[in-house]
Amino acid sequence: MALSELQKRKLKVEFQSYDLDGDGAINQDDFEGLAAQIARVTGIKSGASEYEQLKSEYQKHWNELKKIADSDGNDEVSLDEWYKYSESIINDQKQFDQYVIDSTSRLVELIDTDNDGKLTLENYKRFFTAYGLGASEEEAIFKKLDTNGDGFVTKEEVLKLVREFYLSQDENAPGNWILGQF
Ligand SMILES: [Ca+2]
Ligand SMILES: [Ca+2]
Ligand SMILES: [Ca+2]
Ligand SMILES: [Ca+2]
Repeated sequence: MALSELQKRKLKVEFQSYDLDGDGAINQDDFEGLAAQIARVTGIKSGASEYEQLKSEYQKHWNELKKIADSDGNDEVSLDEWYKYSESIINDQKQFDQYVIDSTSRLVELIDTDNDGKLTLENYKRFFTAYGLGASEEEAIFKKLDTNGDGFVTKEEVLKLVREFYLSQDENAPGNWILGQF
């Protein structure tokens, strides 16, 4: 199924979150920058073994994205290429699990620094800071994502929200907000 306008709006926000330097394309530099930003907000020191691991994970993520999404082979992923890539993984459960669910789970583990499987507003703010997302809105967004209002968003809830982000055709689905205004 082709992407709807709502899906394109959401996916554009995700594209922009990866395009860290805002030059309109995603490339290796953006991923290196994101790894450095995640390290900074989670207190991983440059030179530590966790830092090397983090860098290699983001490198691997970029290599996988490039392999599937960079269809003209210019070492960058344009917005059009991103839409095509997203459409193909949305329509392929196995790829969706591999590229979206696995990387989201890992990101939750990284920002959940006390490792209890629950994200707080503070954790969420760190993620927003690292990915250069809308700074002032986190509190309101977190409230939308914390659908049972207990002050936490668990990893399971994040994965449900991420599925909504990609798949939901409902303007009011809470998961639409996972990366902020769309
Ligand atoms: Ca870029
Ligand atoms: Ca390209
Ligand atoms: Ca936690
Ligand atoms: Ca909750």
